[in-house]
Amino acid sequence: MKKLINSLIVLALVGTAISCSNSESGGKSNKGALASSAAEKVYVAPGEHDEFYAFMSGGYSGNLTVYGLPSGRMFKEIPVFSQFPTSGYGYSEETKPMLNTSFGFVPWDDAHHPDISQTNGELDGRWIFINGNNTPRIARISLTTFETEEIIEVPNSAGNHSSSFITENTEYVVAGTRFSVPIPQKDMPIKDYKSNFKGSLSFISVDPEHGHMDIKFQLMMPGFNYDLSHPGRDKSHGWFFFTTYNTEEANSLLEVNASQNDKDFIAAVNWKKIEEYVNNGGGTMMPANYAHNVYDESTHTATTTMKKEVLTVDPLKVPGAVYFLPTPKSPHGCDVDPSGQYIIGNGKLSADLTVHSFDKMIAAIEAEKFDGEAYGIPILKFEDVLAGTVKSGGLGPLHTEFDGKGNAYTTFFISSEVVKWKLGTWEVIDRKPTYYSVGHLMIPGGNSRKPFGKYVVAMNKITKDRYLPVGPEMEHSAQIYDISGEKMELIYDFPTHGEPHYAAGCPAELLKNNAKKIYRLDENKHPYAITSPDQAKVERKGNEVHIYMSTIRSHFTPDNIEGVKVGDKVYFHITNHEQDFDVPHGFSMIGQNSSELLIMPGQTKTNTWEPKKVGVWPFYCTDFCSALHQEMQGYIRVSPA
Ligand code: CUK
Ligand code: CUA
Repeated sequence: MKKLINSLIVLALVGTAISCSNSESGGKSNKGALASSAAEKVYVAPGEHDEFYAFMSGGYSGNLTVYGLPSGRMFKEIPVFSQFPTSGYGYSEETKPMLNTSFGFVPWDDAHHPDISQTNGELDGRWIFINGNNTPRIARISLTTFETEEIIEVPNSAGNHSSSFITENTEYVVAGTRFSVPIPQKDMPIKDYKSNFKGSLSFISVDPEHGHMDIKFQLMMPGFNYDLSHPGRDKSHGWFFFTTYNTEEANSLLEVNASQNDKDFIAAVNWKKIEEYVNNGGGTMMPANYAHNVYDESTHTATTTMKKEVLTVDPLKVPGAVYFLPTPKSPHGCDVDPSGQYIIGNGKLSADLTVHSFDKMIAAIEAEKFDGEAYGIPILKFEDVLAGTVKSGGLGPLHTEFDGKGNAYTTFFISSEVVKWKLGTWEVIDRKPTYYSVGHLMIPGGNSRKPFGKYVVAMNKITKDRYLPVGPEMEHSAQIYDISGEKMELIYDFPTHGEPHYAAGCPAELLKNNAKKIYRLDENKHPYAITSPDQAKVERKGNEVHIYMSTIRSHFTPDNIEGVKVGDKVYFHITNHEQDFDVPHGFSMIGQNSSELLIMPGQTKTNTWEPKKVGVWPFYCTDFCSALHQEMQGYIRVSPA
């Protein structure tokens, strides 16, 4: 086995070398290969709108970026797990609580997988969820305001990588632990990992009205690594599938000792059964510390609640809740087709794709045909659940999406390509190279019962020569293929931001009429909001100075502030009194140890300043708001303490 892996690694290196050398010449030759109609297919004339939204995870940027398809134009970067000076997110007093965790203020995370809320298995365009991998969290973003509204931390977890996929009525968003750890955490030798570390799979309920998240239960699993996940849909609704690796439970993955097992597992979890069990009082409450941060749109303010316990479930106490499906060669991607029948596990050290059958799985469970167990969890026989194998001819398969027309598209990292194949017959229909080494791919709605199979976007890990050189570090590249015909056609390339892992897309029609245009001033319940400039005032409370400030083209009220002393803490509570759509004002104070604020009409935002030096100090508007924008300024006089 070790030999095979070594040779795969060699192949991987060669594969990269091949794609790179292709690139030297291929960069040119692929230009000629593009049909001239490609330009027309991606051209969105000035003033026209794109047909689809694409939400791309920002990976280590912690953010979510919004693009148009097919133009590849970026419309917005939504800050989620990061401080973002552009809007003051994570700096303003109102949004700082969003980044609270049980580890303190953690203003960064590694965001991998966005997923749009669904009703009856179809995209409903209400919210988009995304995971934080590093300090396990899940965020919910409103698709009305395009702002982060909620972040929940996931305890008893480390590396929330299975996340944030959702069930077909958005009953649950899941989280899963990539790294198994001692649960509860304790001081113990690392070498005693095996049998002592545990994994957890969290089912986080989503309130159908407001979208608020709450950890319903955590399933305590054997100490494997849990990788990607996918909900069952349609016929398999009620189940959730998770790929695993390192089922050997090695504490060090050096020496590829973790891949001794020829097959790892896909864990099939019957969450409906567990839900019933916990609704009837099952499960054990366990102490756990985690933060739940909610942003209230009417007060424009976030608050943190520290939670103290979580309901855990031992899978052995719920017969029929969990089964293992053997899946070859360290599966990574886990994808379920729109009918819910096929569960695809892509062994990243393999050339073939393994497709399991949901019907066969149920039949084998009913016949109680098992092939042993792992920690008491029954293992099904590989042959009993296998629907088919795709002889792909590629290397390093990662992720699969569906076009809703009976076809699947799988990415191959090592051979750097997208392969189109047919569900049911498993035959390969087409393959196209990616530039270079693709990770995930995305078809709008490709994660739902109803995909919109017109374009696929490939998100590539290596950029090389695709764009003008900008030094050693380049943005990742994405590629759009037209998949409306039998053969895929590469039509466009564009750079992305951070490291997009997965993306979620939907028709523009679903969102564009619901996107909020303006926050209404008469609905602003911020405790420091003022309704008009004549209510502006300065209030002292001990050494705190609260300035209730107004902005309207093109002045601040008040704009000359005296009576502030060194050692005070000054709060600028700024309300934007514009009534026109899209007229933000900014605010920034010299020597400020936070960021500027960008305040939208109808909103109130606060930042703080602790003057260190005596003098008369200016502030100004940071957003070009009118012909007199440069006149939008003021002074604060700071006297000795
Ligand atoms: S992972 Cu990045 S390529 Cu987080 Cu979905 Cu597979
Ligand atoms: Cu307000 Cu510039």
